[in-house]
Amino acid sequence: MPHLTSAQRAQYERDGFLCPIPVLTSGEAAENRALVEGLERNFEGKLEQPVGSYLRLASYLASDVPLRVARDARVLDAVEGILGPDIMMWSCEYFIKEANSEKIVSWHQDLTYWGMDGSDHEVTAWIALSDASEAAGCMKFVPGSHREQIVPHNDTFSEDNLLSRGQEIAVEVDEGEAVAAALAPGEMSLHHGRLFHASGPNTTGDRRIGLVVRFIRPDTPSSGQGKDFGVMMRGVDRHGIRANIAPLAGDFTPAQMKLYKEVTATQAEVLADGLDSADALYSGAA
Ligand SMILES: O=C(O)CCC(=O)C(=O)O
Repeated sequence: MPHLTSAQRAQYERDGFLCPIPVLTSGEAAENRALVEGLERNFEGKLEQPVGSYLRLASYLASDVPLRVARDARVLDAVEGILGPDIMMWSCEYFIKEANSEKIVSWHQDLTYWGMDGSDHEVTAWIALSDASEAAGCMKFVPGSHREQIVPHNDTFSEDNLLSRGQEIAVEVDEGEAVAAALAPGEMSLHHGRLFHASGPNTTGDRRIGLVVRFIRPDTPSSGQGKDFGVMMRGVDRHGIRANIAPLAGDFTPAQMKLYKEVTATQAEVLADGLDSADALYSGAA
């Protein structure tokens, strides 16, 4: 699929999400899953932190495995249909729910803590590397809720929550209005950062593995005052709002770990806005 059709673009504007969009073959999804699971097997216990925490946060700085998917032309073509030709990647992380796991994601709006000052020029691509059925705890969306402003959120820091602060929308969300975004391996959803979304537990016998790539336009404002980062994926950055970084090749090399630490420590200051310490982030991360 070269770019989105005008009907797809209109649907995204109306609903705040679009899915399923086929981007990888099931074989390619299985290949990338095998690479991710190889990282888990080969590096567990050999790094400063558990492998899962590197995969959950800025995985693209720790390994080039996620970039093989995030940079795929089929992914970027669809994203270009939303953002236009200049595309920067702001983050790239795996959301993994183990088989038969109680882990959930509470109702939230992504843009609440990203320090992007209300900008609309972002989109999240969620790419399934395993079956993301309703039973496996796929995402669910409230269509049209992206037209709301950011509503108040509470930080729960719940153990079972995969989100950085266990953040949860503090107003009533009508579950009856929610639509399940089930994805087969290799399919992708796109969602807007103000869309109300959540996901339930994984009741299946297989892991639910999603690669989540956050794309922005380079003109997206940052409250990080020169302390934010991005990776240009297509087009040109004419704004210089974020430092452009070039991810390094390899898996968990010393050079990668140095860059990883620098970038995540700086970004944590923005993501931890309002908290006493950035150490509290990702307490519930898988
Ligand atoms: O993977 C999930 O269940 C939720 C992911 C999510 O909230 C997001 O991609 O913004």
